[in-house]
Amino acid sequence: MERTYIMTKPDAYDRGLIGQIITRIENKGFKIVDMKMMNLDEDILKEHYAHLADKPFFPEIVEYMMSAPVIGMVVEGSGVVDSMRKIMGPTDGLEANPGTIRGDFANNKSQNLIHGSDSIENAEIEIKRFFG
Ligand code: IDP
Ligand code: MG
Repeated sequence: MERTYIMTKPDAYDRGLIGQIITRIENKGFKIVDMKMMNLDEDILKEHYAHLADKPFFPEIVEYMMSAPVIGMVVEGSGVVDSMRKIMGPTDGLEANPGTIRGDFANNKSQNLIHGSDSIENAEIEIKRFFG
């Protein structure tokens, strides 16, 4: 069965939106098969966001992602990788359509509440990264 790695970000924790995010995953009919709250360190974030390492905002992302706990989840279902990206909406909350998580709750490009793997291959890498 296809799996993806989903992670609520520190702003979801700070704003008390974790329950609403989980509800949307469950309402869609996807199964949360593993879940844990974590405080991330710089090493794992440098690995996870390696594709952004040369961006000027990279230090901000790392700082933001360490500012409060995250909740990592393994979510299972047919077509779950692409479907979760649609449920999340695009990176920038101002561009995300209403009805998506980012479209409903985020209003900028950095603090956007949720991470979701962008391919089946990356999903397996990220599940290994955060769940071992
Ligand atoms: P994604 O989360 O939609 O897959 P990525 O391009 O993989 O987007 O970027 C990872 C994270 O880095 C974003 O979710 C966001 O928190 C942050 N980020 C990406 N682009 C920007 C930007 O232009 N300014 C500030 N933060 C950004
Ligand atoms: Mg990404």
